[in-house]
Amino acid sequence: HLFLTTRSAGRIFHYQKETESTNLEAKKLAAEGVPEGAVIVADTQSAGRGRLGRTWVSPAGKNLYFSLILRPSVASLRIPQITLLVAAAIHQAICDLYPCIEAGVKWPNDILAGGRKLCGVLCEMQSEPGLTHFVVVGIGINVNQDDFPEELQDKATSLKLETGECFSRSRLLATVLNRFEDLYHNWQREDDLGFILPYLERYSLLQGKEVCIDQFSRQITGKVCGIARGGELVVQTEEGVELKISSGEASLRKA
Ligand code: BT5
Repeated sequence: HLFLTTRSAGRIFHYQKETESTNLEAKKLAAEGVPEGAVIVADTQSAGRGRLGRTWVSPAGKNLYFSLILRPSVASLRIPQITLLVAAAIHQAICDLYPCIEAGVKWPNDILAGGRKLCGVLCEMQSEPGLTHFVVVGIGINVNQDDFPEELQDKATSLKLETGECFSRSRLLATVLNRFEDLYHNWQREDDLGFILPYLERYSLLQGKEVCIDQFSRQITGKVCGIARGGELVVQTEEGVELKISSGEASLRKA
């Protein structure tokens, strides 16, 4: 808490040595009425989750796994924008603390360094009528992990692998929360992500690249021209049509 300068984010703090998933825990607490800004941290997760039922590898003692409860007063259409807002905050925090790392944002929810994943964001919301509305933002950052299971060896990296040094997890957590609260306040005052777009486009790893996007049953290929104010990826297809893609998995196309 030494480094925290926020009014709300992280001021309520639940720490667990082990949990299934901090997102699951946060959703329970949010449904019980725990206020905006509460943070749930675990040293390890027995069932850490990615998107679409994927697993987040979460060994003990090394990395950051946490979830933040939000109750944004914006239209629910804008909620998916939070993922990019969080990605920008994490990117800023990494640049503040470790300027030697060249990190980039891979739309919509990853931070990469040297082509490998350093961090993932999983945003979940409850918006059913009659129930209290909330958003849970789950963040996993690889901090001091220096070896990964075989299937992740050429896909994942950590701050330690990138710099050769060990880092304070609590300082990184506080810096992410400080940066996020700032962006979140701005975002609630604005209509969209316009105020942070220049930043996102500058550090977007997909900018100007030929990509292939898997969207459930369809595949879209084209060149990325930018990120829209609503957070969608803007792609120009070979036929010259501009598409705004709001979800999916983007991969670079080999030349
Ligand atoms: C994500 O999913 O990137 C979102 C990850 C969110 C994790 C946090 S930890 C705290 C909170 N509580 C949770 O239960 N979850 C959140 P996705 O884009 O689907 O990426 C998942 C894929 O990343 C996996 O299929 C693996 O290929 C890869 N992966 C798994 N663990 C990883 C790790 N530790 N580092 C890098 N890549 C990993």
